[in-house]
Amino acid sequence: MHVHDLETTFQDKIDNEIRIEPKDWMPEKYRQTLIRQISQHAHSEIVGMLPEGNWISRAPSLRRKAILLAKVQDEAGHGLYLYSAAETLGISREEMYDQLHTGKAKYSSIFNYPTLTWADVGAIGWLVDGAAIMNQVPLCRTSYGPYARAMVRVCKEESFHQRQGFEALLHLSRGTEDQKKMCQDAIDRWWWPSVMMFGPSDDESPNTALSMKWRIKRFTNDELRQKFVDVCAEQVKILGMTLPDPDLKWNEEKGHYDFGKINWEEFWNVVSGNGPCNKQRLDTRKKAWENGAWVREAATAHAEKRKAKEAVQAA
Ligand code: FAQ
Repeated sequence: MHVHDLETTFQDKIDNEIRIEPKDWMPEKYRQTLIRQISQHAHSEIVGMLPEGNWISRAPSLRRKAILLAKVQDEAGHGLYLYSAAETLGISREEMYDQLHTGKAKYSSIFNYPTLTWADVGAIGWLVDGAAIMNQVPLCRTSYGPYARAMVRVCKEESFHQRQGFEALLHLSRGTEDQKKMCQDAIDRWWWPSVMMFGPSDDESPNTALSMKWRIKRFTNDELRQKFVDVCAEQVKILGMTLPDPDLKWNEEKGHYDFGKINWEEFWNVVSGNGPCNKQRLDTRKKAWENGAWVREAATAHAEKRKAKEAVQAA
C-alpha cells in the first residue's frame, strides 16, 4: 500500500475509535511520540517513589506505614507496566533507563520537590495523585492499545492513593493546632507544583495539536488543569483548609473557578534540571541502578544455567 493510503487507513481507525496495536502500521512520529510520553510516564512513576519513600521509616503509626509501603510498591508496578507498554514500540528497557540516567529523558517536574513533613505524604496523595488521575482517566481511552490497557489498572490504584492522601490530611486537619498548621503548610507548598504538573498552557504546548489529532491525548493540558482546580477548590473546604491562591474565585458565567497566574519560570527551571531536588533524585536512581547490577548479573547467569540444563535434558 502507498504511504498516503496507509496514513488514511491509520487516521480512519483512530477516528472510529479502533485501537492501534503493536504490529499495525503507524506513522513514525506517532511511534516516537508514544515512546516519549510512555517512557516519561514510566520514569515519573519510578522517580515518584523517592519523595514518599523518604517517609516509610518515619510514618507515625504501623497502619500508616503499611498503607504507604503498599502505595510506593504500587508506583513501582505502574512503572513496570508502562516500560512494558513502551517496549512494544521497539525500544528496549536498557535504552529507556539509559535516557533517564543520562538526563536525556524527562520525568514529571513534581518529583523534584522535597517532602519536609509527614503531612507532605497526605498532600502528595490528595494533590499529586489527584492530578495524576485527572490526566490518566482519559488515557484509558488513548488510541494505542497497550498504553490504554495499562492505564485501566493504574487508575484503579491511583484512586486509592488519592483517597488515602485525603484521609491522612483530614485526620491532621481535625488534630492539634500544630497538626493543622502542618497540614496547611503542606498544601501551601504542593498546590502550585501540582497545578504545573499538567504541563505548559495550550498555546505553549508544542505536542498537543498532533497528540489530540491522534487521540493520544483526549483533553488539552489547560482543560485538565481547570478540572483539577474545580475539584480541589471544593474538596479543600471539607478539610477546612485553604489553597494558596488569592485569585481563586468561582466564575458563575464560565461555570469554573478562576485562578491565579502560574509561575512558568519556576516550571521550566525544574523541567530543565534545576529544581530543588533534581540532582538528588537522579543520583539516587543511578546509585540504585549500579547497586542492583549484581542482581541483574545473577539473574542472567541463572537463566543461562537453566537453559543449558534444559538443552542437555532435551538432547
Ligand atoms: N514535568 O507539549 P507538551 C505519576 C514537557 S503522574 C516535566 O504539553 P505533552 C503518578 C513535555 O514532556 C506524573 N516535563 O507535552 C504518581 C514536553 O517535553 P518534550 C506523570 C513536562 O507530552 C503520583 C514539553 O514539556 N504522568 O507519576 C511536564 O503533549 C504520586 C512540552 O509539553 C504522566 O506522565 C511536567 N509536569 O504533554 C507517582 C502522564 N509537562 O518531551 C508517584 C502522561 C510537560 O517534548 C507518586 N503524560 N512537560 O521534550 C502526559 O499526559 C503528557 O506527556 C503531559 C505533557 C500532559 C505530561
